[in-house]
Formats: sequence, C-alpha cells, structure tokens
Amino acid sequence: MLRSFRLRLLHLSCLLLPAGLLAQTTKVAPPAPVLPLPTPQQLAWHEMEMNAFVHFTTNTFTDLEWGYGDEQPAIFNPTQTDAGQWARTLKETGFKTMILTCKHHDGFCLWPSKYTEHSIKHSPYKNGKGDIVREASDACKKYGLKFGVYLSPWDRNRADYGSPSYVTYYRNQLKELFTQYGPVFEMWFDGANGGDGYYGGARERRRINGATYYDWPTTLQMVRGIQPNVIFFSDAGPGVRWVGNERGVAGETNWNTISTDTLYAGKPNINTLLNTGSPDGKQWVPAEVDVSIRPGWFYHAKEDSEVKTPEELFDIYLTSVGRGSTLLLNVPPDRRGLFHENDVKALRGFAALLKKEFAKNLALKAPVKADSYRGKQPAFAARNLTDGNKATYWATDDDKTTGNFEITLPANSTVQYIVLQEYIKLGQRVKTFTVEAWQDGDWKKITEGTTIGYKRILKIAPTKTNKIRVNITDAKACPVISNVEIY
Ligand code: FUL
Repeated sequence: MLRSFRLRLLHLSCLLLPAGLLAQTTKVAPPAPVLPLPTPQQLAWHEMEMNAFVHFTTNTFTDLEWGYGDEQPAIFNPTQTDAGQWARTLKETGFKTMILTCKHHDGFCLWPSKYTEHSIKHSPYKNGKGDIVREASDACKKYGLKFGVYLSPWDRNRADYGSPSYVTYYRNQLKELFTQYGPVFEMWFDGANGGDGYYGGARERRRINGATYYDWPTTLQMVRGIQPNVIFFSDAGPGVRWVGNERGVAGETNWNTISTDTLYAGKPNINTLLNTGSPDGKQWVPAEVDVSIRPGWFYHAKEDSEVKTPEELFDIYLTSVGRGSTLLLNVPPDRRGLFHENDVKALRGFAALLKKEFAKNLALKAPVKADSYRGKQPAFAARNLTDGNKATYWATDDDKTTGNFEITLPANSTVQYIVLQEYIKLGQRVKTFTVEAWQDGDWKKITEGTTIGYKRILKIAPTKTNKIRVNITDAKACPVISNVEIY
C-alpha cells in the first residue's frame, strides 16, 4: 500500500518537473571504478571462499614432507583410494574446489605421464593402471567441485633439473594436465627450492636462477592458450598471491592490490607485504590463505592427534575468509588413500560450527537508513545493503569518502558478528571504518577495522542492542558497499 502510494507520488512529481530538471535529478551515473579491478575469473574465485588442497604422494608412505626424489614408485600403494570420499566430504562441509598435488618436489607423478617413468604407472596401485589425477577430477565433477592442479616446478628426481630440457618437460606435463582432465580452475606453482636432491643419481645441490630459469611468461601463455580461464597462484600471482605465512592468517589490513613488479624473492619484509597488499598496488592480485588441517602438508600417523579442532578451523575461517581472502585448507589422504576419520570429524564439526554461528542474519530485510546516498537515487540507497542481493549496493556521491548507515534489528538482540562486503567489481575502496551499537540511549563503539574488500567478518563480544551503525571513516573514493549481515 505504502509502496504504491510512493510510486504514484514519484510519478506525479515527474509530470510536474520541467524536462531539464528531471533529467538532472534522475541521471546519476554509477560510481566510476577505482582501478585496478578484478577479472571475471578473480571475482568468481573470491566468491568460492573455501577451497581445499589435497597433498598426496610417496611422502605419504615415507613419512616425509619433502621427498628427496629417489623414492621407488613401488612404495606408493594406497589400498582403498576413494577420491569420491574426498570430494563428498569437502562438498558436504562447504568447500567449492579441490587442488591436487599432481607432482610434489619429489617428482613422482600421480598420473601416468608419458614423459617420465617416475610415476604411478610403476606402482602396485591398480597394477600400474591407476590415475589419481583422473579419479580426483572425475570425483570433483561428480560432486560439483572445481578442480585445480599443483605441479611443483622444483623436481628432485629429474636428472636434467636446472637445464633447459627440464623446462620443456615441465611444459609438456602441463599440456597433459590441461588437455586431458577437463577444466582446471587454478594452477598452483610454489617457489620452494631447497637445492639438494637425487637428480637422476647425481645427488647434489643445484642452484637455478629463480628470476629467469623457468621463463614463466612463456609457460603461462601456453597454459592460457589451452584454458584461458585458469587462475595462476604463485607468491606474486598473477592471478592470486601467497598470503605470506602458512598459519591461516591474512592481514587484518588486506588489500587485494599489490604492485607485482616490486616483488622479488629476498625483498626485505616481503611476507608482510604479501600479507597486507598495498593500497596503491597497480595489479589486482588477492591473497590466498593456504594452511593444513594437520601440522604437516602430508599425512603422518603421528599427527593423528594433532588435527585442528573445529574451533581452530573456525578461527582460521575468521582470519582468512573473514579478512577478505579465500581459505585453501589442506586435507591429506592417509596411506589407505582416504581422509582420516579424525580429519573428517574435524571438517564436519567446523561446518556445523559455521552453520550455528551464522544461523540467522538479523539484518536481512531489516530497515536501514544512510546519512546520504548517491544522487538520492533508489539504485544507490541503503536498502540495497540488506536486500540479500550482492549485485545491488549503497554508494555515496563522488565528493564523499565517508558515510554511515544504521540498521534497526527486529528486536533487542545479542549481536556477535558483523559481516560487511564491498562491491569489488568497482574496486576496493574502504580504508577505515567503525561499528557502533545503540545502548542506553547512546551510540557505543563496539569495533573498528581498516579494509573490507570482498568480505569482512568482525567478531565482537556479545552485545545486546536493537540498532547497529557502520561508519565508513576513510576510503580511496566514494564507498560502495553491497552487503551487511548481522548475527
Ligand atoms: C610449499 C611446499 O614446499 C610445501 O611442501 C607445500 O606443498 C606448500 C603448500 O607449499 O611451498
């Protein structure tokens, strides 16, 4: 009723306004983007939020983290491998993807590559007819996960590691993986290189020039030629960057932007820079938070009692997804080829905790008003913050880099989490903000933060209130916020 009355009023005023003025009041363009911007693939990657890593190789059987490269393929003998169990468990517990270590630093290949004998084709597994890359990618398709590959550039098995022919070998393997196993959403190549290795029997230390040896631009161009949508992870991107630690902690200030031409191995404080990004970064290269559910990346029976608890995983969720990154959680199959019972239990407990903590969004469809909104246009009004639609947003006029909005909760409620999301399609903007709760007839500051980005989750001490106010106190340009949730 009220709605149709307002519409009619608007209609009437249109008739009464002179044409020139009408054009002026109705035509407010959306905010200009703040560069750099994410690509459509990066945007989709942000929305995945939770990804899984699967580390599996001869290390699982030798109890090592970094195989030397002299392991016999015969030791790789999982007796009950079920990639369906991995994918099903991940799907049920909220993960969107699975990235498999197709080849780790030891050089052993989980698929029967035609370019090496150091592979599963010489393992007892399925009498040498097994292909775990195939099983994993098929399981991902079956359970609706995206599939990604980890192919270690450092190869401690290859006799020619360090010479140009090895780079050709590496590229040939990428061609196999990218042409034979369906869509690959992300390719993971890490910079680890410990120097020493078996190297076809040479058993020596080898140094490569990390800046030039692999000629990455040529390799990436080749892979893009096969699958243009793939996202490349490395310490410096270009698709997504390393977060600078393996503890599961993104920067509290976390810019998706960084200048990749200023990054180099050995740069002072590089891990801090990767952790926070930089507000004036020239490229959009968001941080991915890789961390293992156990102390090691590979399965070790002695770590069965050290699996992270659901509460620890939840804390990691808050310091990764809750700080505008995506989580890449490693779950290593055991010697049977299955996720261990303890890991499955922890994952289920974590999923249940997520469900419990974020059970009811008190802000959904709640009344909300802003101190101002862009051109007084409904398209940019505060209502867009709580409409449950991330494609709509609240924005201010261009001359403002601050602004606030206030949400009235259904009743006096206990609040513990505030979720904020920027509309990053138009760039990352917010530099600082505060959050207040209405208590005893006054606004009380309950938390504050710096960046928001794709998503920011703030955990606060349980607070009884019926109104929450968010103040954007500084931004690179007019704030553009797509979503707010309160739990
Ligand atoms: C590192 C590797 O050295 C570890 O073994 C593990 O694969 C981790 C994800 O990346 O660089």
